[in-house]
Amino acid sequence: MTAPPSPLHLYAYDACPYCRRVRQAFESMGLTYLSVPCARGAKGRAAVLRAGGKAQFPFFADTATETAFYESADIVDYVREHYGLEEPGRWHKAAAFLSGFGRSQRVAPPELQVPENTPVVFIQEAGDEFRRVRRLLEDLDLMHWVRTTGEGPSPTLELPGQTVHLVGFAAIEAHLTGPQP
Ligand SMILES: N[C@@H](CCC(=O)N[C@@H](CS)C(=O)NCC(=O)O)C(=O)O
Repeated sequence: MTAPPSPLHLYAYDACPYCRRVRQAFESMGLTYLSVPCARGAKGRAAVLRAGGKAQFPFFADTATETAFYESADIVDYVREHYGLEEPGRWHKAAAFLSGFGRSQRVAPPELQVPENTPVVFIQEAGDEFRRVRRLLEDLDLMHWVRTTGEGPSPTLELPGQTVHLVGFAAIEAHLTGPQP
């Protein structure tokens, strides 16, 4: 499998409840996105600070429209509107219109080099094993593509261009923290 390209970049960290809300919404829409870890000391934090002026998370960039902004509710509305499969109902449209009054300012996306060998992981929000993988990638400050659908009950990790397909936290941890070939 090749890395699924996606213009959606989410700058977030595991323990942040607003970040969780956005991840859950992306998952409910079955989206693939780039997750840029932003725990303390992470490179993504500095990138957000440079692009938007403050260290607040989640922060989101759409590289297709060259736009980026803060605020979990705005992110969910935007992605639903532009990438959600379901046709928004009348009430959702009204709510999106009203919430537009409080929209955060749009800025240019952070400068970000996404390495070709960026891992592709299947992780969902709910479940201890998924959370452990999310934390591991955060501890390693490793950006990764997140696939949210289409696999079984365990997290998986693939490396584009390599025949690596790891299933489960233990295998993923051993590979990412073990001796590199
Ligand atoms: N209204 C914002 C609130 C975001 C927020 O308060 N995020 C916290 C983390 S949960 C934050 O960025 N804290 C500063 C930090 O992590 O350095 C939203 O809905 O996105």
